[in-house]
Amino acid sequence: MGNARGLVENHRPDILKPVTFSRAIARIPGQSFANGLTASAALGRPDIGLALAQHSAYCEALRRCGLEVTVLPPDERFPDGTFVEDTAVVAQRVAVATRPGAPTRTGEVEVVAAALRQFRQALEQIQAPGTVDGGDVCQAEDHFLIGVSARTNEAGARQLAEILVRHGYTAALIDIRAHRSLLHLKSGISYLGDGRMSVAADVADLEALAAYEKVVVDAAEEYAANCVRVNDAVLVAGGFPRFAARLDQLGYAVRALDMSEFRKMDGGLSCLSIRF
Ligand code: CIR
Repeated sequence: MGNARGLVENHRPDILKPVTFSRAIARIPGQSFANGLTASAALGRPDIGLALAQHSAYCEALRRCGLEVTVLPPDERFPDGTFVEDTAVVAQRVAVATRPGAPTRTGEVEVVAAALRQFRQALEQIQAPGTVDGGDVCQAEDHFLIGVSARTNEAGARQLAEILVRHGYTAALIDIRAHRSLLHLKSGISYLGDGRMSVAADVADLEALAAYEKVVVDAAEEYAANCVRVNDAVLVAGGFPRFAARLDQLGYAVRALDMSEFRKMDGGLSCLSIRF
């Protein structure tokens, strides 16, 4: 996509740092969870009891990776509220409250932004007509890949890129609108650290990913491409043995989590938390 100052087409991940987080924010799903947005109705209606148990195990896994987790209470007005990742982008030097692309999700931002203010004094904000879902934002060291999707529009992506560049990061926009199976950019890619990405086969050839070593996830396991490197471990969705085995071979400590109920609502593993 078009270039602007600080926007780069082909980033080289030269300076590698360990992926280190100390905190996370998560939000318990409410009883209205099954009324959220989904294009995966064929997978069935989620069971809220099971979703609560899976969410609790997820938070516990983050704690075992050394993170202090702020767990926000559910809010029945926002069935998709548990997918907190979409409401904020948090980097070391700046935090940005987003403006989610689905109108039913706009109000989710307020409580997450308030929680973030305890940890980050300056909080920037995406402004209308821009929209950004945090699920479209993939940080790889000091470089950000920002997906333009059905949720994140070009105005929002450019605003976010400008904010990040102002704080000393680089950014590139990636148009994923032709990749219909991906709700967000991070539905198809995750940064694993060490200059390496997990990438769904469908997006493996994107020019913006050219500089990264790739762990390509085949179409049958596409859901697993959304995973989270947290300190020494990689949290992955359970039930995708080829991807888990590949990560294990590469020397990662793989922690599989049951994500079945969140998948029914189009949620990936990363979307249940904001890590920083
Ligand atoms: C939505 O459609 O907005 C929610 N049902 C799922 C959001 C998942 N977010 C993410 O993967 N970052």
